Amino acid sequence: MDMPRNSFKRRLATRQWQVGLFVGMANACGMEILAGAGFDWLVIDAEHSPNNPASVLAQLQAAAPYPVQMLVRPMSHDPALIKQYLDAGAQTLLLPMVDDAAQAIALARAMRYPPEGIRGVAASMARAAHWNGVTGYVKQANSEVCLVVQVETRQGLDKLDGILAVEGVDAVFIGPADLAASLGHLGESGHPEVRAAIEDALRRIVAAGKAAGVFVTDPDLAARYRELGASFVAVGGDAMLLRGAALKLAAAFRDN
Ligand code: 3PY
Ligand code: MG
Repeated sequence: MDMPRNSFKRRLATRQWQVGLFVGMANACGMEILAGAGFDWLVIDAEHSPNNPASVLAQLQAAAPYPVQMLVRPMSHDPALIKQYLDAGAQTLLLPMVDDAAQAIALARAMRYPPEGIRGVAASMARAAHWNGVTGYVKQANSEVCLVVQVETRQGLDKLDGILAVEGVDAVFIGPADLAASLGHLGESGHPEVRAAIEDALRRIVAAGKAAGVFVTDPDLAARYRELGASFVAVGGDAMLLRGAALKLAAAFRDN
């Protein structure tokens, strides 16, 4: 079997527009519906959602037949957890709360086999290698992994230039909710100071030659961020979609 190619990473490199969705409901059937819905990428959230390596594995398997690129967001920077998600078959990881270059370097190393990194080797145990069925997996894995770091704190903004200089960082994704909280505007991602900080960060990411991404649910704002150079966006989440549709349907049939 040939090495699976990471087309999300390739499109990031050429700045093709990619639209994604957060998926946190930890359910393989829900994942399968979303995998066929037309998004370029989906990210399985294991930071805020009740996911673990076993539930992530089931969702990666559910999405596998569909032409959608899968990302995983681990709950921490723990290299052992990163290893499990890579072995389960995720090639692109979205790492939350990356605050400086040292953290970004450690993450890039956690994702790579030696000598570039410290990822442990067990291709016979790894779905990513089709359990030794992928010819030359261990030799090719480092070039297919993709590291997207989230900058979402004041410190991350302060240290952004250092983070951008890290070679193993493929892209930077801005998290408006955490950034708003860190800037003193908890629950106000649309606050002018937060908006200005996001726009400044996008400009700096693009100027440094890295791909820039952001969470944005408003199409007009997404268009503005695209103008500034953002090339990938997450435009919502599975629970948001379900709740919105459920409230609307119930309201349409109720008397009051
Ligand atoms: C945030 O907004 O903080 C996120 O992590 C996702 O966009
Ligand atoms: Mg966040």
